Amino acid sequence: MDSTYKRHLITAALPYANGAVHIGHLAGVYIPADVYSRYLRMRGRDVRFICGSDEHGVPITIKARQQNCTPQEIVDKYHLIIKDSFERLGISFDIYSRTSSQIHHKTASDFFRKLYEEGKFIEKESEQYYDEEAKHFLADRYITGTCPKCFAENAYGDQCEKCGSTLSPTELINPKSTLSGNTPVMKKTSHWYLPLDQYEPWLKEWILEGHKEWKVNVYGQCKSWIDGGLQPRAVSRDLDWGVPVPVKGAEGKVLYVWFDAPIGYISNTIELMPNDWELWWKNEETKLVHFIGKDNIVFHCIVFPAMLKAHGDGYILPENVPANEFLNLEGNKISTSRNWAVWLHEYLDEFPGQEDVLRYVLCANAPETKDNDFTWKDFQTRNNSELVGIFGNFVNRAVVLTHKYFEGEVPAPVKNESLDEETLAQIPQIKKNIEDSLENYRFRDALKEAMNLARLGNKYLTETEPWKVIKTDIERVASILNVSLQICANLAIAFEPFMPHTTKKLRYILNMKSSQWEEFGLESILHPGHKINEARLLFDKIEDAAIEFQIAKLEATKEMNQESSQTEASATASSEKLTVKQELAPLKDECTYDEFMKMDIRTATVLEAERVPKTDKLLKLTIDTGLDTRTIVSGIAEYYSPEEMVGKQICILANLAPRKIKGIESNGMILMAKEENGKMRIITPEERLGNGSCIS
Ligand code: B3M
Ligand code: ZN
Repeated sequence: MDSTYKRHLITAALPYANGAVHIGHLAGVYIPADVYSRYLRMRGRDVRFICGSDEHGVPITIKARQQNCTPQEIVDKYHLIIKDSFERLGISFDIYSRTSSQIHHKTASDFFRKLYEEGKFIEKESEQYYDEEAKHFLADRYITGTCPKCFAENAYGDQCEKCGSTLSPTELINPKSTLSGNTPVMKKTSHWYLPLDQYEPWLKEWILEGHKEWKVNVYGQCKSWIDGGLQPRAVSRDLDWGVPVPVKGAEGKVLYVWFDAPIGYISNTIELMPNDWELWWKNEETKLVHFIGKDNIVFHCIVFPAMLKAHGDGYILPENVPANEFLNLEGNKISTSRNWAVWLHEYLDEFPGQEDVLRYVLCANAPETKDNDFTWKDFQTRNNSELVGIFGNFVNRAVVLTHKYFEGEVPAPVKNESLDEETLAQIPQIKKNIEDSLENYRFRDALKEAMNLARLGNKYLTETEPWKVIKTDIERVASILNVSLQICANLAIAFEPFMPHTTKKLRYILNMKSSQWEEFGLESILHPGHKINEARLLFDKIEDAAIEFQIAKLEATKEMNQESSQTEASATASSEKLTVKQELAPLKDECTYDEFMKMDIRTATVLEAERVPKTDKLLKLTIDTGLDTRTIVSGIAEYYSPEEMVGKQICILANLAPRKIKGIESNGMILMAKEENGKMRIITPEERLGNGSCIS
């Protein structure tokens, strides 16, 4: 347990207030952050759990245009939906505020002004795309075009949603304004840039040397960004929605949303603790942990820390940033724009009283090291077989039998057997495993351990069969139910961070005043004679009909998406120069079985990835082949960015003779498939295998 820190400052990524929260956000960010915060509080740590709505940025202004209202009306609507649904799910923020607040505007503009006045920015004039009809510069989502990396249509000026590449507007092919549909012109404008390159040596030291313990996906992404060479980043935009740039002559310019949003963690803290906030943000005895999704790693590990460093007011830096990967839904990427999501507020309405089932399933399936998939079938199975069948069934039997045989009083353990001691003796180890997992941000493992406690109780009761023994030996039954009730009391403590609604019910049934972590593992929490309340079900079975309804909802969404993309496709097919379909490569000459068996094809995982300088097609990858760690140079830079490759499992020809490519020795070849449009895709096993698994 981190006793070196007096305070724990936990932040969760500020959700954009241009839509509701969905299960991908919860699994990626908010449930792990809440479990961690609740656990620390139970351990008596001084915790502040900070979050709020991220209310600036182009997606919000675009949504406002689409809905013919103001950005303020959009954020007012979604801020309330998000805040309310988090509360109902039991996400225990100490504050959930918003970046359109006065206090945030002041905090962010003061922050910018200090860096500006101390000359920490570079001011640069550049040519940017401009829509002459709409009289609007076209940053980020205001411009769209063909992705230069994967040739997908409708890529945005800041990102291609298809291949995930980070783009700038000038890279787009055939750019179009999303405001008027016109082809934009270039126009001079000036902006302020944070010279990230100047912080490269310090970031190398702080992250690459100082935080080797960060998760592989986080460390790897930071390394590939740093090794690829950091560039100055614009911190302002030509927009009318956002925090105005507090500099004379900067009318019509606002802070770039990714400059102001992380400062929202600070402004939310100021709002919460106007007098003590600096004790939390400017004192080394505070441990700062950012919970985010993998698409926010660079902003939280490189950009925001560089901003804090540049500010130079003694701000602390994050001790850890345990970013999760992405959660998919029924095998497809969750998409707000295509409504392919399970929205939290809808779930809470459609599954009343089952908040914790969602918390449990999303924690059990969290994409902690790789993207994972949510299916409604798995949701139903986990509820019915694990929560109802094991946890709920065990508690219910223990409580009902205590009322049946001992009038609801905890019986004294008058006739013990070795099984009793052996069973209770396992609890301290389970507690230690939970602590170790939670303190190392392994929430899936911690939940599994807590579930092992329920399995232990269920197994004990099934083996001891008090409902049979009662016929001949009530004293033995007294011991059996005493042990069972101690396990129930331990469950009320162990599951508190994960399922707070359930443990509240369980504490009521057991008539426990509170869940003290220190009591977890004690052999006697409920003393003989302690009166418990009547049994009530902790979990309800989820019927097929409820799942079929959810799947039907998704099917309907899929059909609507197919219809709309068909109309889009037919609309663009006539006007667009279709990428020429590649002729299928002719079959190669026959090869013998022996010739094929000479090839040693293996699975491997990408540990690091970086562009090969002065080339635009090559990536240099460091991979773990299970046999060794080696370098492969591959011509995939047009199709995959370095940060996309980190953490991916690939297939390689492992015994290809080494060869020098651009002066780098490349050992092996990555197996790729060429699509009809000429794009290359890596071949990856349908589920993660051990590195070095032979492919034949
Ligand atoms: N609003 C969330 C996202 O990128 C973004 C996080 C800001 S945290 C400072 O989806
Ligand atoms: Zn792309």
